[in-house]
Amino acid sequence: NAANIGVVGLAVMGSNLARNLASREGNTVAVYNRSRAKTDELVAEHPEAGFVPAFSYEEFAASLQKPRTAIIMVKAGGPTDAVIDSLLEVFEPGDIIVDGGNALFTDTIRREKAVRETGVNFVGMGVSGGEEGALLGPSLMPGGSDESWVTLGPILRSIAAVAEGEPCVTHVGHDGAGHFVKMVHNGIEYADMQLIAEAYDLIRRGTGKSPAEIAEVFAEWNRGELESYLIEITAEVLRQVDGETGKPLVDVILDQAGAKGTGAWTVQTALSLGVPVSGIAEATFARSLSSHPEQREISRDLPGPNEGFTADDADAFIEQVRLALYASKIVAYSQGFDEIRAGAAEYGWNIDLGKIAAIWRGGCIIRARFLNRITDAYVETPDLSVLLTAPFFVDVFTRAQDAWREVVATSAKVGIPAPAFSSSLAYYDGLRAERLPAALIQGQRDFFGAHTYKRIDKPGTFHTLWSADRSEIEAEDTH
Ligand code: NBP
Repeated sequence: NAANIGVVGLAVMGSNLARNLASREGNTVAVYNRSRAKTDELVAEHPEAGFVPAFSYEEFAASLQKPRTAIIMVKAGGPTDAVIDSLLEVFEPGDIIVDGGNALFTDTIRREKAVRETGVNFVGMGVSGGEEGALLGPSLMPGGSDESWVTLGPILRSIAAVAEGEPCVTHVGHDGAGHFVKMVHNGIEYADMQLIAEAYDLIRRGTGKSPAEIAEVFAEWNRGELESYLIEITAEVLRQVDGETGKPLVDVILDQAGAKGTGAWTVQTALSLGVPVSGIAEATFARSLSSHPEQREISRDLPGPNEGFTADDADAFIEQVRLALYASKIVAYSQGFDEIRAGAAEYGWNIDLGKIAAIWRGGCIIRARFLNRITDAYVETPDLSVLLTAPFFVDVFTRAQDAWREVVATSAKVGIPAPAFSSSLAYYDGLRAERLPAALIQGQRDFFGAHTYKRIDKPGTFHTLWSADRSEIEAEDTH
């Protein structure tokens, strides 16, 4: 019983996480993989880690101290269920199974319930930061029971990224809360990436600067309020020259964005919760649009401005784009936190939103300086229902909104698609509007479906007798 923790699944994420665990004082790590080769390779390549290899689930269980703790890092879906079933055959009540894969949170809720019946604890944990994060310090979003957090907390704190002295891990909430938050994290990541891509495209087309020159713009932005991992790597990607052709790499990469599905999950979940995450949705759809070459091909000759444009003052335009990016980014995060708030209410999780922003400051893909401001906003007003109304963000909008409108108007006028910029602005103006045309929609719904409406001047629910004398009657509330 030499090991205090085990890892099942030794592909890139699992082996890096195992090495991270092994590098921390006091840990001895048992490792198991379905096919033996990966285990042999990991143990041979990293003798310094002192791994305890296992070649069956029985051996794996036998090598772990009680209560046994195992982190699963296998392909999400069926493989995760298969591993859980195998572990349950050899684990005992009180032991802890952690799923660190990218599981859909509803699967995690289902698994937690089923595993709990056996007396074993099940923790679904979001892991962000990719391969490098897993090795050097990820941002960790564990759900699961309070009981398992007692054992897991110190271990996870020791391997997580550190931001401003704080480990980037917190017990997010029960059962699927961790995977839910990880899902929304990925959705926000989609939006942030799309916004950056739109900014790049506008600057490139409006100023004629080369990718290498635009890399300098992003590097400069990264020294200011937009400082973030994604802005930093954008500069790196834009600077890269293709070894084969000598062209900027970004010009030889096929312009069809892939996706593994977490953006779509975020949007699907938001739709069922009734939360308008329009920035995340636009970003997800923009990837879909890019990935239909046949549709793009037959659409190329649609009428529209083709002459391009040149900004009168390149530096001023770049500054406008920077402000538009910042404002749209705040919208995307605000929408994401709205989804977490709604998910917590729906599934009964007690999630500290400020703490979520804090654990995203290190290790993960969306780490950014301004996350501190989100934490501050929730510390000040824990039940803040619209994040972007926090005073700090209102100050940003005060500075940025003219430029934001200018950039969206320009993109529409000259025919450059900026779906995330423009939908974020439309959301912002939707929230600001004193009256929305939703009143007309209620009228239409009442007309064709007798769906009823409420009035601004008196309580009750009403229906107009559209196909009779068009008088109004009090009606049952049918929404
Ligand atoms: P993969 O997602 O590529 O999964 C490969 C691993 O799953 C191998 O160890 C494989 O074993 C194992 N596996 C499969 Br496939 N079917 C199995 C089964 N029926 N029983 C047991 N093991 C099985 O690995 P990864 O890229 O390291 O990712 C691991 C998890 O971490 C995934 O859920 C992923 O979504 C998540 N994640 C990935 C990242 C990232 O940046 N890559 C970031 C955050 C989270 P074998 O060697 O025997 O085939």
